[in-house]
Amino acid sequence: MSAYQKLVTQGQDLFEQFLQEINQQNAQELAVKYLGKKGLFNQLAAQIKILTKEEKKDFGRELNQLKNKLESKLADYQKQDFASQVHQDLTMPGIQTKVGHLHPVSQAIEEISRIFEKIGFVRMSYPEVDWDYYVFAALNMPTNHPARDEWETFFVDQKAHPSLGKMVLTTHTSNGQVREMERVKGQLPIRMMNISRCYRRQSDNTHTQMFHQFEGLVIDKDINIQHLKGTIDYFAKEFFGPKTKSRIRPFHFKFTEPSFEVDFSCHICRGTGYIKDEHHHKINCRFCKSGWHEVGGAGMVHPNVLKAGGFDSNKYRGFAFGWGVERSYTLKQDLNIDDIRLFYSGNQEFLEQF
Ligand code: FA5
Repeated sequence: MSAYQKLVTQGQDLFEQFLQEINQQNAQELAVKYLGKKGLFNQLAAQIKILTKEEKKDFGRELNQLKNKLESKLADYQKQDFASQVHQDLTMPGIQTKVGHLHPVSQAIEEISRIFEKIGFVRMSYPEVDWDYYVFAALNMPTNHPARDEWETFFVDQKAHPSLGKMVLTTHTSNGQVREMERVKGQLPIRMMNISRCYRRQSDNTHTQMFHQFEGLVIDKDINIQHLKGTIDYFAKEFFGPKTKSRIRPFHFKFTEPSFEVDFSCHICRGTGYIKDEHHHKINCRFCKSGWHEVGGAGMVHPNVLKAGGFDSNKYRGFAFGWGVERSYTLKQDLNIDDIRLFYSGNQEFLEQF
């Protein structure tokens, strides 16, 4: 290939290269790169001196044509590039992408799990649609026992199991108690945390038809009420804050003996039941009315339940508790939620606060 042909080819290659870069680079930069004083076109033109007089003329014409084409393309691109730039205010804040977050109930479940993990509880998962046996019968509530009426149960329209009875939506997480005892097959200790959905035919500002409970079960030798109370106190301080107090009141559940209801002190009135108005007069705390909030039940595992799970009640003891996740969460400091149905209302404004 002659020197002339080589230079002509280089000129065409340069133009091709420009065409490839035109939509990717800024117009000003392209102008400097190709047409500037030390630009690629001038560099190529400088080589003209190696050509003969005749070739110089032809190559000069060739180069000029390419340069004109390039300039006209660049001018179009500059216009379009400028047009797009005038609408771009680079100092404007970018468009914020909406980032979601876990539902407050999921956040509460995560926090509760972590609190109990720290003291050796292991999170287990048991069915939320279960047989009557695990939900009631194994928990010392035989068929037709009146205590079952309290649970406002949803029954599943399914053929009953020959020995485990009807299929139900779990009314409480206590169905995990005997299931956990069966799982460990006599191996102790048990320190179970079962957090799951529960269902009852109830709906008002403190009840929803679907809600969550977290159930603790501890079984070992020499377990007593102090262990239960210590665990309740520990949870109160970790979840609600270091100044929270807890108390247990006698109650009755068929599956624990003795049984208790568990209350935590109100974070608004600090358990006193009253607050001061703007004139410093004592008025009743509107949030709790009594200084305390009930969150659930607890007790020492009933001997019949230990027996159903394959444990000798003369040798082993245990405690259990089952509390509402939503109920507990509403009592957290600074969250004065007075209607738990809001959690499931799908109301974005409410949910975005968490
Ligand atoms: C029970 O469900 C017992 N299984 C608790 C238990 C476990 C006792 C282990 C002893 C040993 P209770 O029905 O009180 O107990 O419910 C416990 C808590 O669940 C309630 O205090 C409340 O916080 C929550 N809860 C019950 N029903 C609903 C509902 N419909 N909506 C929201 N939370 C509820």
